[in-house]
Formats: sequence, structure tokens, C-alpha cells
Amino acid sequence: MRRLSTALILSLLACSAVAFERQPNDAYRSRRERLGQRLNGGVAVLFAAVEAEGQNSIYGFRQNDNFYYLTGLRDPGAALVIAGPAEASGSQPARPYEEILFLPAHNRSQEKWTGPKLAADDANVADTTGFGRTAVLDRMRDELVRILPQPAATVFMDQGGDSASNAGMQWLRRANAFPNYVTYRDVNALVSDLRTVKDAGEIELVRKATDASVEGHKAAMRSARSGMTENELAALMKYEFERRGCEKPAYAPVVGSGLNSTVLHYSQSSGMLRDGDVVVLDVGGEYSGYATDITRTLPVGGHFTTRQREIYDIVYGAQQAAIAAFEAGKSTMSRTSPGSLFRVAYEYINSHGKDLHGQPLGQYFIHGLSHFVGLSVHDPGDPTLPLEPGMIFTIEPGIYIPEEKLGVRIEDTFLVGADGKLVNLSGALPSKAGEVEAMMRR
Ligand SMILES: [Mn+2]
Repeated sequence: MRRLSTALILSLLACSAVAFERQPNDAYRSRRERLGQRLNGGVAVLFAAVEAEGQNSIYGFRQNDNFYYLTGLRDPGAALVIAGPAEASGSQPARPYEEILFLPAHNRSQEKWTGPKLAADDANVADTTGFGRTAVLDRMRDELVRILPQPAATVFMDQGGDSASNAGMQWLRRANAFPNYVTYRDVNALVSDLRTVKDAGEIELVRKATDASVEGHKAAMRSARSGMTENELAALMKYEFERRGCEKPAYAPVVGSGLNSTVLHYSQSSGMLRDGDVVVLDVGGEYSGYATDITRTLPVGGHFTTRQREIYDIVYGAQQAAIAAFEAGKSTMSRTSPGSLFRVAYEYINSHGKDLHGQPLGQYFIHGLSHFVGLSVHDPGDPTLPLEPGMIFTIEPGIYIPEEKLGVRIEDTFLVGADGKLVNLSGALPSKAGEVEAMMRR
């Protein structure tokens, strides 16, 4: 019996080691307070995602990014009200910062289907959530009536078309939660601003997503061979990063060989790898909600042809040129803003090599160079902003020539370190042509 319980405890510990990791409650609390400071006395109303109804849902529950960023909670159906501090004006008294987490009441019959849930009357709710004030969701209408200044108020809500938020706001309006003269504004821009600069805990989670995904790519390099399907390679990569703690792919894996290598978001993975082709692998896992984004291009037979190698080296050179040009506080991601890294990579591609008609290659670099990475693989944020410490973004030049059935992309996820230096989070994965070939020989 004693032996059995030790085994049980060990297996429980093993489970908790691979569970969703959550940052300390303080990290989320400080994000909510910073949002509160930006509300100018207004009130933010945010909704968690809801659990899919029915039993045929293919994709598991995934929390709304902004709600997760502000709470670290994966509870479906929850809601959040944050009232920014306001000074006294006219008949309105001063108001301190206030926050309330709303949780749906237990429904024991439903929980038999979808698992136990946290509710506002659970004994551990304050410790678990880090909220001083938690209430049952049904109280949300009355609390808003109490909190919102009368008669005029500004309500910050999700105006980005999120269906859970739309439904929640409709429910509140129908219940007369809002005074007559409400101004509705979008909360997304405010939260995006906060999300653009990652804290140490977030950086750690992106690192874990990246480390696990690097192992997936290494496995692909060792295994890719003629006769394999694209889907088999994708499955192998998913297995490798999910066994290392990722809960799912951060985006639909792109595994495209031959002509498919020139299709940017090819996600059918139905083709077969053939000697003489290249295969583009744009595959990354999500770790406790945080994404990574990594692409490599492999020669299926283990050796690039002369022409493939020429194009590959130009893409590699373009990425290196952008890395070398990087300056914290000056460099930007967008095509046209001052300090554009895109420009650097584009000029490199356009001034090296030619297509079969003697034309420069810039026309075959058909996408952007960079995007932010975080809770979303294409994390929100202003791409014209100078890149600052704490920002995480990709550098991913590519050349796609359908006429030659040849597409090459090299993509790594970078962090701007506290010292302003660029850190290649996926740098442990070979990207130089010779190193990729060497890894494939193993
Ligand atoms: Mn990308």
C-alpha cells in the first residue's frame, strides 16, 4: 500500500511537471494595473473564450490571448472588469483602481463532460487566481452598474470581432448594465502595447517553445528522405516538440516539397518528398500558450544542387545582413519605416543572383521579413516601432521561384536582450547550408 501511494505521488508529480505553466500571480496583476493606468478613468470589460459546444469539436479549448495575458487563467466563460483609477470631478467622487474576476457558477452535471472548473465560491479561489475580488458571473451586470460612472462612461471592450466578447456584451446590454451615455472604445490597442514588450517569465516560455521546436526540426533533418510524405514529416516534428512539453503546434505546420515549397502557407502536407527537391518546414510548437516560429529548408536527398545552394546562400545572406544591421532602438520590421530591416534583406536579395531570365530576385521575396511572436505566432503590435529590449520577433527572408519548383525560407525567432543585443532563440538549429547537410548525414 505504501509502495502504491509513493508511485501514485510520483505519477502526480510527473503530471504537474508537464502541465500548463503559469507565471506568478503578481506578473498578471501588474499587467492589469498597467492597463488600468491607461484607461483614463474608463472601465475595461474582457471576456474569456467559451468551451466549444457539442462533442465533435476538433480543436481543444484555447483561451483568449488578451484574457490570458491579463489573468494567466484558462477558465472558459470567465470575465474580467478593470476600473482605472479616476480623480474626483464634478459630482463624481474619486475612484481607486478596482478589479473583479467573474467565474461561471459550478454546473456539476456539465463538469462530468468537460472536467472540474474553478468557481467564485471555491475555497482556494483567491490563491489560485491572485484576485482579491472574485464573483459569480451572474453578478457582473450589478457590479458594472455600481462601478460605471453615471451618466457618462467610457467602456473599453474587444472591438476586434471576438465572438465570446460580442455575445457577452450583448448579454450585458440586454440586462441594462450600461448607462445611457456610454462611449465604447477598443481595448485591443491598449493591451497590444503592453504585450509588445515581454517580461522575463514570458521570454522563458517562448524559449521553451523554441527549444522544443528546435528538437523537432533536428529530428526532421535526420529523418527527411525520398518517399516520405510531407504529413509524416509534420507528424514527426509535432511528436518531438509535444513530448518536450508543447501542448500543440503554434500554427498549422507548413511542410512543402518541390513546387509546394513555393506556396507560403501550404498546409495540406499531402505531397511526397523526392530526391532532388527541397522541402520547406515552417513548424513550431506552443508552450503554455506561447508560440515560436521557425523555418528551415532542406534538400531531400541530403545535398543541395548547385542552383539550390546558390539560392539558399542568398536567403541565408539576406538573414545575416538583417541581423548585422540590427540596432536596438532604431531598427524596425515594416517595409517602409525608417530603420527597416525588410529593406536590408530585400536589397541583399535583389542584388545577388538572377532568375532564369536574367532578372534580379527581389520580385521573388513576396512576404514581409518580420512579425512579433508571443501568445500569438503573429503577435499584435505596431511594426513601425523601433525594436526595443524585451521584444520578440522573427527574421525570415525567402525566395520562391515556381518556375524552378524552388522555394527557400530561413526563419528564426529573436529576442532583443536587455543589453540591446539580438539573441537568436532558435540559433541552436543549423541554418548554414553545409551545417544543414551535415546534420542530414547523421
Ligand atoms: Mn513567421
